[in-house]
Amino acid sequence: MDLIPAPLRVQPRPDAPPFVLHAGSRIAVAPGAEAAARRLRAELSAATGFDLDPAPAGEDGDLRLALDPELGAEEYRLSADADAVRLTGGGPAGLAHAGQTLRQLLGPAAYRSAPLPGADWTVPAVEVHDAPRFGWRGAMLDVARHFMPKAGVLRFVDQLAAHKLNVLHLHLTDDQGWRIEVRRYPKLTEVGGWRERSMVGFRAGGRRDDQPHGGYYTQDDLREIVAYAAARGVTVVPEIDLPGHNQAAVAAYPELGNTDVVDTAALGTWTDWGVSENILNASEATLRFYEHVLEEVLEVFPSTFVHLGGDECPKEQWKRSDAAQARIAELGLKDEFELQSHVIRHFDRWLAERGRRLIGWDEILEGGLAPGAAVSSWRGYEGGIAAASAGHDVVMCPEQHVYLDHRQADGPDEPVPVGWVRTLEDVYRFEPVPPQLDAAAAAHVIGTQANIWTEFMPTGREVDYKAFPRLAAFAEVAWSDLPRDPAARDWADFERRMAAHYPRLDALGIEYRRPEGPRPWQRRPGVVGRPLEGPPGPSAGVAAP
Ligand code: TNX
Repeated sequence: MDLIPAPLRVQPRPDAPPFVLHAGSRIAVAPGAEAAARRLRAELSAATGFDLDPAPAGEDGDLRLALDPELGAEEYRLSADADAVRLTGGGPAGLAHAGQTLRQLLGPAAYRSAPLPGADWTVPAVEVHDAPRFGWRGAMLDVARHFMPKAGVLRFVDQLAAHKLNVLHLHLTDDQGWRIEVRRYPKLTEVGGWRERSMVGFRAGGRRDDQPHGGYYTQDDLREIVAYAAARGVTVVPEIDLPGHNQAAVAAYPELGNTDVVDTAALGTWTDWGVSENILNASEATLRFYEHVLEEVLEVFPSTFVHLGGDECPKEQWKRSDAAQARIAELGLKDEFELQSHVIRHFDRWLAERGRRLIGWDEILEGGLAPGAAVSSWRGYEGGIAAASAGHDVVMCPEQHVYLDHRQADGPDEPVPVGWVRTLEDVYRFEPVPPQLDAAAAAHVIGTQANIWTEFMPTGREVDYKAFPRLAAFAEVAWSDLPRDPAARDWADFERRMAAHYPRLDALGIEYRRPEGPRPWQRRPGVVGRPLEGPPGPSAGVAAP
């Protein structure tokens, strides 16, 4: 049946007659399953052209949806025979996953938005029992470096849901763009929401375009995205990066910057790639400003976790700034790292008081981790190991393994050579929990995430190419109960199932990288990247135990 991600248990019944969905099929919905049923009906009736009306009261129905409180929230059972397909979920998310499995069983055409002639809607007789390994199965999309219009984000949510991924981490702010409307501070998007031009490829290539780039989401757009994702079992986690990666905000409100060492009024939204030195100042006024920003963020995003970045914050300006040094002295801090910690701790408390939790990149460990904070471990496993061992929750997303902006093959045709070569097989063999963690620390690895940075992906088409098919392998790593030893994973079987999965991606309209390489129009000749030679650098825990 070639399901991806592989379920916990599948029992095919090859001798039993299959189920066939037809124009007269009806859906029976038990209490609590209404929303999931609406979704499934919308998806399947678009693909099949069948109405899939509710079964009349007292009749069983062909598709039967119900909740079972004995199952975990994301756990589900699917049972198909000639009579019916029964979908049972522990909660609405479990039912959503069951619906996705049914789509895979119906065949690639179930991913289209209208029926083709001669379609066949046979589901083989089977019993599936399934539940995820991790509760956080994420993808981060960088909509700051290149804006992705709302329709593209909704489409990306569909792609995540089809792979049973359940967290969309939206990187909403960076040096090169501010993408969320803030009512109290309109210049964040008026000024910070666009830039004059962009680098094409990395600095060394010396290429720029003369094309203004910009865009932002209104709060209503984001509410729509949040609700659309929730209906598909996906939680949207917003990221407002601070105190670094803030040139767009400083360009909009120069008083946020280190005004005693730079003329921040002369700054624009950054037109380079890399890490800008124009970080926030750490004054009380700036903390208040970001509290106001976050008040609006919390109104839009109901997620428990709020990502506050904390990464790559160059300290040069704070070192030179009398105001920053006075602040360090006034707060009794040791150095600039402790000043960064002070900012993060402030918002850790601030979020906790509002029933939320802070998550940040692993640099938030430097200068002391805030008590309630969780860590996105990106510079390898080390940050995650330190945080988990100290009892903090961790999302493993090491750049050596799951940075999908990195190139997927060696060779001159591969578009924009960034980072290390990370093939589909490499991603399949990524293990989120390093073997040296004991059981208690391992339990703090709440999940894993693939990150899609978009410096070199100007549109959704390039995102498609970089994200897929690797996100399919990543989804299996995050969901399925694979051998923990990467070398023991059955790559050949995954590759065989991928042969059935590519037609699903085709039907979804995803412009993935084909196994034989980029198509001519997917190349970007002459665009210089930032290749890292040799195997990915040392990172604890990658070796098989
Ligand atoms: C590091 S990961 C970054 C991003 C870049 C990415 C490019 C992280 C927290 N910071 O700002 O886009 O590398 O691979």
